[in-house]
Amino acid sequence: MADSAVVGLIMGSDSDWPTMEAAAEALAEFGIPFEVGVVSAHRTPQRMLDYARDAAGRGIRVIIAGAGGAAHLPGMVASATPLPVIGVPVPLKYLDGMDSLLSIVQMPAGVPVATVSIGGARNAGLLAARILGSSDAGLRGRMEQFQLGLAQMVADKDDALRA
Ligand code: RP5
Repeated sequence: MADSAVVGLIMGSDSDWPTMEAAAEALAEFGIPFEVGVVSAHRTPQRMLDYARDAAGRGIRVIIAGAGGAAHLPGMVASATPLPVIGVPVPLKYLDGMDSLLSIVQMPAGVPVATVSIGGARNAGLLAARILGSSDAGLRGRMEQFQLGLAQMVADKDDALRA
């Protein structure tokens, strides 16, 4: 894992990677250094606690955690770190990801997890960019340019439909 990483991108299994890869792509687009790892709440509980407790001290500023099914990783990580945690509900074969969503979003008061949509890993990366951009003018400027690009994309589609 890279020493200079400011985002920790973790997931409960390597089987989550096809979903979580979109978060990595978004972070890379914004030039945000990140690390990637598999940390399972159920299969490696001590590793999960060690990761959560050590992250801030290693320079991580935002954690993105994805998991599927009984998706306890984001919430348990949030319980053991003061850092903002973004949860990504990973859809599995059964229940269409509703199980993952509800497992992540229904946190008790006092332990927040910013939950994105089912499979919404790209938005998790973009949200991490916004959080970091709140104290980084250069990154915030890149986010503003990105948003202008979204608006232009819609305008282009509108033009194409009207042509
Ligand atoms: C969860 O169990 C993981 O996040 C993954 O979504 C799911 C299945 O894991 P594997 O059996 O594919 O390793 O903890």
